[in-house]
Amino acid sequence: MNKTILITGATSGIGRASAYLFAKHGYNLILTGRRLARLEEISEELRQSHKVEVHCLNFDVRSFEECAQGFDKVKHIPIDILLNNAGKAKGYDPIHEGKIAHWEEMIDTNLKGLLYMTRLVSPGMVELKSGHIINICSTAGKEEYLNGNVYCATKHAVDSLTRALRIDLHKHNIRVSQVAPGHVEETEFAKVRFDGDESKAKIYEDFNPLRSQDVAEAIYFAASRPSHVVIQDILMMGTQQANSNTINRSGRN
Ligand code: NDP
Ligand code: 8X3
Repeated sequence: MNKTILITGATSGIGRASAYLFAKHGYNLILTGRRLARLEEISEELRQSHKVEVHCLNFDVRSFEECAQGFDKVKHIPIDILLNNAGKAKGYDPIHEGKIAHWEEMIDTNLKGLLYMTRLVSPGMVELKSGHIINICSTAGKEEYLNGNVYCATKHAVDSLTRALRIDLHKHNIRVSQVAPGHVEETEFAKVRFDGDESKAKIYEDFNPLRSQDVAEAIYFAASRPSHVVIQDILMMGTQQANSNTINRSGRN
């Protein structure tokens, strides 16, 4: 029987690339996001090209009620993998000029959304004594950078929660992994951070960052290890990036 992965934030970027890769490997998919038309378009394409089952759940992860109503539609399906991917940075301001709405959006999406989905999906995994939770962290969860303040704090919280979930869940035979990428293009991350300002969002032109596919492959690697192996943490960057604060921006290699 095909395995099933639930991917939050599957309408673009890393989540979308992961949906394509897991479908290629024969996984059935439960794809979530707020943009229903995109979810339906991706689902139809994957059903056709890979003959897998795809369910779309259209909700905002910031609301526990919406998460619960969405999850209710698929709760009869055993979920093998939960990919907690939905997330974002909003703004790039020093702390004394930060916008409260940006802070709330990041905390509610990156932290509470991950917690809500984990709370809903993990009991089924505990019952089956089987499952894998994979969180998308960031280099921002390992090291702070100028004007990254609240985004970095949410990703440090993800880093901490990944370890905490593993402590709570390993005795139930549930694996908990994390992938922590540096800059990733072929995503809407920068566009979202800068409220759609295309010129500010041009942050990848002078170096060669990761692509969303590179991250999807790391996620798939963690997911496809034998059941006695857990990949705890994958920290990955483009070759021209050494850490959050050190990037060779002398042009694309
Ligand atoms: P994208 O903006 O391309 O994708 C983000 C996804 O999250 C979208 O599918 C979006 O769907 C979903 N999402 C955002 N807000 C909500 C919400 N409130 N409710 C439900 N879904 C939501 O960015 P990335 O692919 O880059 O981001 C994926 C993850 O990777 C994030 O956690 C991000 O922090 C992390 N990351 C990104 C890096 C990068 O450089 N790009 C580097 C390191 C980590 P929709 O808008 O349809 O709801
Ligand atoms: C995304 C990478 O450096 O923009 O998490 O925070 S960074």
